[in-house]
Amino acid sequence: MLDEVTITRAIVTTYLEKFSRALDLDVAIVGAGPSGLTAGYYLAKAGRKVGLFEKKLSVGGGMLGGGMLFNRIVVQDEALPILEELGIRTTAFEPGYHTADAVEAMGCLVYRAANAGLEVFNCISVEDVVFKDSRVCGLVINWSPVESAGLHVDPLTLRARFVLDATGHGADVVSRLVRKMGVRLLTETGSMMGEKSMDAHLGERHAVENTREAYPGLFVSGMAANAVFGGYRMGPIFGGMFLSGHKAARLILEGL
Ligand code: 48F
Repeated sequence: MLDEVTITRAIVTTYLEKFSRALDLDVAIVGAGPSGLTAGYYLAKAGRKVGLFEKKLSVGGGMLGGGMLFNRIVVQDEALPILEELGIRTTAFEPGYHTADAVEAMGCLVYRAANAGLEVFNCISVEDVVFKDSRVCGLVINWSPVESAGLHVDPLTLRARFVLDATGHGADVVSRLVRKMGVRLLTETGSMMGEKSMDAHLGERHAVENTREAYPGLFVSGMAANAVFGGYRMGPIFGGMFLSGHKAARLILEGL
């Protein structure tokens, strides 16, 4: 006979084991969009201890909605090897343009990343970083419903050798760091340069070029990279997000 309390104990015990493992990470990723999950996949595949924190209940970020809720995505030639590795089926549309189902693409990415060892924590918001000796070295986290209800509840903290801000257009981790610590970023101006208007070609190129360390210990990927280093937006072409996540993982592995 199934016992309700055993079910509860199974959930509480194994979740707390998973949470305890995440208190001391090689890499803490913020945001479960395409760039953060791709970085998580490659870091976990390389055997690193990596956790990903997503404020929403669902993972996927801006990819599940395709373009204007038409849930298809477009990818360019350069990103095809990554999609193939992840098992995402694509269809050629015109030379240089391929399409994929947004839900299938995200499903494959989440499956392959989790299967490689990425520990994903949903419904947890990152509200601050741990800052020591002029370096980002951890995250300050709380349950998203605590934040949205405006409850006065103190957060908890975890340590990470590197943090990746993969929070999309808002570059939320970098923004909070700048707001609270007034630091000079590793950008041309020293401050957040801001996302530019739409240019799909440049935006895709910039997303990869701008994937790098924004402050000691803190890397940026995807749209957060363009928001911090001043790149164009690109809309529902996603090759740059996969390539950016891949590059972020490579750079962080070099640093570890
Ligand atoms: O926006 P998002 O999908 O990031 P991305 O990997 O991809 C961008 C594209 O989806 C699209 C685009 C390119 O075609 O323009 O927008 O750069 O995913 C970012 C995730 O971060 C979460 C947010 O809920 C989303 O799922 N996030 C944002 N702030 C926080 C957060 C936070 N403070 N704590 C935890 N998660």
